[in-house]
Amino acid sequence: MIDIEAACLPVGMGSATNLNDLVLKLFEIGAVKFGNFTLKSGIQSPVYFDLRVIISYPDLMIDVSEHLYQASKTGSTYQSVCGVPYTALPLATCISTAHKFPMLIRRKEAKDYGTKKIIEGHYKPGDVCLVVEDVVTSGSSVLETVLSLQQEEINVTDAVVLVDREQGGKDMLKTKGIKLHSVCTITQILEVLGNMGKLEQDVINRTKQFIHDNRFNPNGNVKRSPEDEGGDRSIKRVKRVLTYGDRAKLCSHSVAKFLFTTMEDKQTNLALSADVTTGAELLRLADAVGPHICILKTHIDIISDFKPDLVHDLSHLAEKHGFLIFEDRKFADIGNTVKHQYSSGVYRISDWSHIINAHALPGPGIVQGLKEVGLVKDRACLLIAEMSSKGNLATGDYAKATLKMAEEHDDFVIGFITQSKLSNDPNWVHITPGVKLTRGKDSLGQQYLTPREVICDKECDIIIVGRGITEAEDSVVAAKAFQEAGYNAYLERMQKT
Ligand code: S5P
Repeated sequence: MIDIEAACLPVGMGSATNLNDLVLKLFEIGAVKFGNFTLKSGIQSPVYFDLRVIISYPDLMIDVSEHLYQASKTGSTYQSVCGVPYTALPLATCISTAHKFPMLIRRKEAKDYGTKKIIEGHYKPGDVCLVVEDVVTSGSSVLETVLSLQQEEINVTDAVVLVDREQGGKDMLKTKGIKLHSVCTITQILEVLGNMGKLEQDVINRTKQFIHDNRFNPNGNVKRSPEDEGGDRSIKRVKRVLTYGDRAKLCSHSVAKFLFTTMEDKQTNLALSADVTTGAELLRLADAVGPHICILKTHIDIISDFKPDLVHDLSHLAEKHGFLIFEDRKFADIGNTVKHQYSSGVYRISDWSHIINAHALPGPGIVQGLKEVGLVKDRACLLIAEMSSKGNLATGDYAKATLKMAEEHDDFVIGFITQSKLSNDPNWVHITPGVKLTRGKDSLGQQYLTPREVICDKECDIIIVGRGITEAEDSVVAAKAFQEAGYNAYLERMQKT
């Protein structure tokens, strides 16, 4: 039995009501609802929180933010506050203005070009920031904001939430070194509303059962640096670099998620460009090199003996070895034409290729056209922002415009074919062709960088290697060498930053 009086929070600068009044008000305005709801995940839930409605009740906004502030006082001290977008943004603003804490804003979808930050506001490395959220379930949205702050060397030790749904978020955040403080838990809400006669006992029981049956397991995949292990947080800086595994968690597109997960699990950032001209050779290479790659890139139209069986067999090998197929078709026409090129003809690319790529040159219609075919099949697209060939015209403003186009279609576009990192947003995959173990060029304008230059210096994610492997005496030995060089460069980058 919870002592509700004890749970009433001390009144600070503002005027926090007691918890009973707060819960009742949230219930009355429909910020917490009971019934049958289908969550984004497809799960049926007997309880639903819609805390966005709070913004329509200014007095309640002040009250909720005062409760949040009071709850945060049980944690470590902090210099600034940052709300998880969007619902918690105005709540963080209220805390900021009432208690004179500078506020930071984490950009959600406006991804900047080049080195621009994803955190707005003034801060210095080593500052401690309190993360504010409206409701925590698994903890992943709080973690997303924490990771963005940590990327900018801002420390986060505590987060505060209005409602903890008690489904594992608190434990998960604990594994990342974040202490979660809550104004109230779902158990408290049920108790308050039950005592006030607002809920039937069977609704309370059903909700409790649902919470019990739907707990997330804490998953400590974020690597901890020694600085994280306690100590004086105010002087120690935590610059946490996101691993491929961390980024898998952040991505919402299933193909990008799979890709980053594969890269982490198989320890490879190597894409094989299997530019061979017979079906048998393509399958031989795919089977031999499959264990060492995350992507197999095809130019299906250079296969002289193409038969539909080939892509069927290739798909089997992709499953067997756990890699994605990327048909390097480089679409470059108007939306209506690329739609047909993608879905029909001899190759029926959309049937078997997980990833395709397109030039941004024709304008956004090309992405819209491809998307009409690819989205329902859960396919992904890369936009060609920069090319490896000498004298190509895809530079500067062109790359910038490509990034903007990608941002407008981030449900389908997962990243770029590029020679350099275009954005700090960890959701984008940067894939770089023109890679050999030593710098150089070919006789037709191709220019090569080394895996270390691409991954460590230019901070791209994946190397595409063609002739470095296909023309090697032993393609498996060569693939292993590129895998090792690429992954070591990634590990080096993790150390460096
Ligand atoms: O800018 C680019 C884009 C691509 S996708 N430069 C490239 O070389 N590519 C492709 O990468 C190219 O079509 C080829 O399939 C591969 C590079 O092959 P390599 O033999 O030069 O490594």
